[in-house]
Amino acid sequence: MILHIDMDAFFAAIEQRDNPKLRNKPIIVAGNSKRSVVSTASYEARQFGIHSAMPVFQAKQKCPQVIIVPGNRHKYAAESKRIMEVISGFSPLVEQASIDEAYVDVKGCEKLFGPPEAMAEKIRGAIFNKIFLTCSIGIAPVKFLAKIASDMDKPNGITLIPKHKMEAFIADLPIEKVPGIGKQAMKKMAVLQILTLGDINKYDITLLNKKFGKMGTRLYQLAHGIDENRVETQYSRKSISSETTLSRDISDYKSASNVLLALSQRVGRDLRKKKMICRNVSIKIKFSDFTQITRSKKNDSWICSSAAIFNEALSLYKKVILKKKIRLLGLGVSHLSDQNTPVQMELLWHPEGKAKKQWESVDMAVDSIEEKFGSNMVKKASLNIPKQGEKKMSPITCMKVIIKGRVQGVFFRVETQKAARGFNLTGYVKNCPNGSVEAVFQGDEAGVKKMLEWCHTGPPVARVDHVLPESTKLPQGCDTFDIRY
Ligand code: DCP
Ligand code: MG
Repeated sequence: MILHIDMDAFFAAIEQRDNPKLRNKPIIVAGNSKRSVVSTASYEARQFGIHSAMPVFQAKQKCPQVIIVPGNRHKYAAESKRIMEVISGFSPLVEQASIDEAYVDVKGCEKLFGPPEAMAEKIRGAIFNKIFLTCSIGIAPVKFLAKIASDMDKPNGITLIPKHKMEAFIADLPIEKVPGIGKQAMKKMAVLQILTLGDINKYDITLLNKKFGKMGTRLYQLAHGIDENRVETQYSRKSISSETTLSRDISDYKSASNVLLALSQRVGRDLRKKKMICRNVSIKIKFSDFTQITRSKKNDSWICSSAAIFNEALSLYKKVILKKKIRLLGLGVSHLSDQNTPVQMELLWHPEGKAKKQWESVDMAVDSIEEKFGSNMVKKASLNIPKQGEKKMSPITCMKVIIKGRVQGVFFRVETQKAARGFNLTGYVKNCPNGSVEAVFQGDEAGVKKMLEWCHTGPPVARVDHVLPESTKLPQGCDTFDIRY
């Protein structure tokens, strides 16, 4: 669960705390010129209809007795720092989102502070006791809902949207409450008769993308309860990168893409080793004259497979217009997050994730082979070009996989056997009593890898949900690829 903590009437509350004469009075923090606008209004002033960004003259019209207090940004920034320190005492997973708000991922805090509601109570109490200010807190399984929830019972309120109520909450959530929906988008919503976030589900993703551009996918995801944004701590802003100075300067696409592929595998492996996923991929190109450029892109979703990292890097590379030869290529990933952060809640199954997950488990298998046998055992087929005079390496690899899904039955086993023989592998395939299929195959690394990829899809009609690979030894007596009972 995620907490979103937002201070109440932040600047105004600090002024009221520091000056007893201002307490319980309508005050605004604002400049004194004719063109000044209200930066914030105390809750007493809000009762007169005054709000942030309203011109001061209008605020005075609404409430002639309103007290105007000049702002003091240094003081507010110092208070903000103190508040963040209080919050950080509860969890290391804190992301400051603005001067007066922060997200906290409560993962791993239950033992210390109890359920998320109890933790929210404790944080609210600690801020009040130490800083003498009130805040409001939203609790939800995903970030965007936690933010909406913190605004629902202001000031000094705590609002929980539990997982089982998410779907109903989304169905009724007025679309204008969704962060990022501006005036232009609202006009389109009206034409499409989208009044609530749930109404988004009336349309498919293709139409949403056509109407709203990139925001279309985000809306589709939010309407399904998916928010890929995670609590990004300072640690997650770190990056993992690797670079190669080439043995000769290059300018052809094939060589550059091969280098990027190798770098993706290296960076991807390090990322997975740290049990992290990433959102940002960047490339660095140093030219023959030692000038350099970097290109970077924030992804729509979280990735950790080498294939996905490579695709992003290559699309960045394709946009570069080369005028000089390349002497060094680098690749980095940043915006990291813990693989296990349970943020993405899927109310409905959604298809885009499948290919990604399949690649990720291929990578995990490759990583485990490399862990066992050394780091150059498995390479992408396109990297496997023997250098001149060097004989192509073809180490023997043996894997055991458990395949889950609609996979039992002689059809699946016969097709597995055909595929394995096609890749020149030996081993066996058999049904397990729990409904899954177990296969062990041995052969050269390229064949084993192709077989692993095959297992992720299986023959037509079969439905593969999950593939669990591990490296193993082939039992004696497997000279062909058998079906076992
Ligand atoms: N702020 C500003 N100009 C704006 C909006 C906000 O200078 N147009 C400043 C003043 C606020 C602070 O940022 O005190 C935090 O913004 P919030 O939107 O969280 O507003 P408040 O904390 O003032 O009120 P609320 O209780 O609604 O959160
Ligand atoms: Mg606030």
